[in-house]
Amino acid sequence: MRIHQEGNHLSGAEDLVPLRDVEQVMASFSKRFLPLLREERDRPLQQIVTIDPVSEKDILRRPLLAVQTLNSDSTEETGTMLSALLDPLLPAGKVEPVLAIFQNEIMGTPPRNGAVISTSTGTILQHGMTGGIRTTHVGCLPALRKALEKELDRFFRKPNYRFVEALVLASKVISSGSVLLEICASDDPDYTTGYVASPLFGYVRLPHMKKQGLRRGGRLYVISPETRIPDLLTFLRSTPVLFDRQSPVNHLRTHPRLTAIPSLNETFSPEGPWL
Ligand code: PML
Ligand code: MG
Repeated sequence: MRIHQEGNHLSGAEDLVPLRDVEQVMASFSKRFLPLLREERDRPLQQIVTIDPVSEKDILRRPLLAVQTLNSDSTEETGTMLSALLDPLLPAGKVEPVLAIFQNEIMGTPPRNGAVISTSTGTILQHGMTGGIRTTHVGCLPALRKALEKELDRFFRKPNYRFVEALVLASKVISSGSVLLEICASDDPDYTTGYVASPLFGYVRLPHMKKQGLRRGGRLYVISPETRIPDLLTFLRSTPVLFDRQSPVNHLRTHPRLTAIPSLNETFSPEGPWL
C-alpha cells in the first residue's frame, strides 16, 4: 500500500503473506495510513493498493542483516563515522566521490520515489535517475517482526518506528550480492536516523544522519563493477524475498564506536510453518 501526492511517494508499507492473511494485513495498513489521509492539505493524497500473487516456490528465504548501532551525539560525529565505514567497502580514493553523490543527488535534491544507483568508482547510473529505483516484494515472518519490534525501545533512542521496514528492505538489497553498500537518510523531516548497510558491517544504524527539520533524504545503492544491471533491477523490483531469521553477529566487522545488538541478531528461531 502506497500513499502518493500527485505521483510523489509519501509513505508505503508492504509484506509477503499467505493468501488467508491478505485481508487482515490490508486492514492494518489502512489503519496505519488513516491519520495521514485525514490530515488537511491543499492537494489530495492517493492511496494505492497493489496485490501481486506469487507462488510459494518462487519465494526466496533469507536471513536479515545483523544490526549494529552508532553511539553519536551530532551530525559531525556521524559524518566522520560514515567515511570510516565506507573506507573498507570501496576502492582506494572512492569514499569522497561516493559521498559527494549522496550529498548532491540525495541530500541536495527533493526526495525521489526510489533509490539512486552509482558504481563503486563514483559514476551515477541513469537507470531511474529521475524517479529512482524502488525495491519491493519483501516480507518478514510475523513472529520475527514482532520480536524485533519488542526490542526497539530497549536498545534504540526514539524515534525508531521506521527501523524494521528499513532493515527488511536493506537486507533484500544487500542479499542481491551486487550491492556493495547502501546509504540511507529518511526524507521525513523529523526522522534523523539513517543507516549504512553492507555485507561486512551488516545494518549500521546512524543517529544524526541529518539535521532535524530537513525535508531531504533517500537511498543510494553502490554496486560492484561486475553487476549485470538488468538482473539487479529485476531482482530488486520483482523477486519475492521473505526474511525468516536473524543473522549471527560473529561474522561481522565492527568498530569501537559501534555496538552490535545480540538480541536483534541471533536469538530468534521461527515457530511453526509460515503457510
Ligand atoms: C525511510 O524513511 O524510509 C528511511 C528510514 C530509515 C530508518 C533508519 C532506522 O531507524 O534504523
Ligand atoms: Mg521513506
